[in-house]
Amino acid sequence: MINELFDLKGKVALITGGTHGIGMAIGKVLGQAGAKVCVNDLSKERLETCKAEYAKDGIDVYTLVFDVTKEEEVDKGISQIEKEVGSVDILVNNAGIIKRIPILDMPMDTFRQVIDVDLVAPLIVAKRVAPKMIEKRSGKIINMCSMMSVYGRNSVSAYAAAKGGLKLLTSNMTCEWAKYNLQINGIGPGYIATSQTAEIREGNHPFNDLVMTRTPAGRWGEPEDVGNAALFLASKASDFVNGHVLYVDGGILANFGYVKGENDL
Ligand code: NAP
Ligand code: GCO
Repeated sequence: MINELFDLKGKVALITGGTHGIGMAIGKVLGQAGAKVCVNDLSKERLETCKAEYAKDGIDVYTLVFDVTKEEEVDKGISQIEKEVGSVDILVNNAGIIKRIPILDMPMDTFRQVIDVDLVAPLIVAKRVAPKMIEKRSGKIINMCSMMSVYGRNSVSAYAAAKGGLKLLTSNMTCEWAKYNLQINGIGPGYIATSQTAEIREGNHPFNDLVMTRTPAGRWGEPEDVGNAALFLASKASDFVNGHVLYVDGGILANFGYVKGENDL
């Protein structure tokens, strides 16, 4: 039955950084599909606040504080989930940061910080949950990539390097873990209206014009657009999809661009 394909009842889902934005949209849709949703964040306050948001959708979210870049904190957090909720069936490596600084101006510590959060941390968390998924011969891992997994642009060198690496890390996790019936895929959002893009979207920022011109759909994506793609990759419907990055970008990667005018050349 078609509904059974997307039924996540009995599954435990962990969405890192799931207190708002894309992570919360994913948490909500997986919760609506029946999963027990766990989210972590750096801030206890944001975790407390997000509970009410999830509750509006009838989701009793399980929350815990840990920094995804700290192996000991990740180990402790996942052990707590395994003890109090159950072993993780669906991992969404969503937590991420961006720093928009030209290469020559970017301190190396800042570059390393972005790499740590956006590339190393997804590996830390996946390495912690994969052994039990392998034992169960079942698991879904979704790494939050980006269109910057394939494109560069001025000022986002660390972010693009991390997201490009995460695309290939997704391939390598697939090579090693697919034989145990784990499906490891990426999602590559285009330009999505969240706090991460607020500074280049709001206040008539010229970047908004670029996004509107380059995106054939003619709009910014919504977090829910990404959430819906995550439901597919978290469900039985994608059991033979592996090592793939699903771009949720309104067509921007398909479009070189055009000149606005009479004939839209
Ligand atoms: P966001 O609003 O900035 O949310 C990022 C989340 O990650 C926040 O909850 C943040 O927690 C958390 N986080 C950051 N560092 C962490 C750490 N060390 N440990 C635990 N949690 C941490 O961003 P978003 O737009 O929803 O993006 C979510 C993901 O999608 C990111 O990986 C981003 O790179 C990716 N993405 C976004 C877009 C877009 O256009 N928005 C496009 C492509 C890809 P705090 O709030 O406590 O800092
Ligand atoms: C930027 C944006 C992008 C988006 C996203 C695009 O400054 O270009 O923040 O990086 O966040 O990653 O896919």
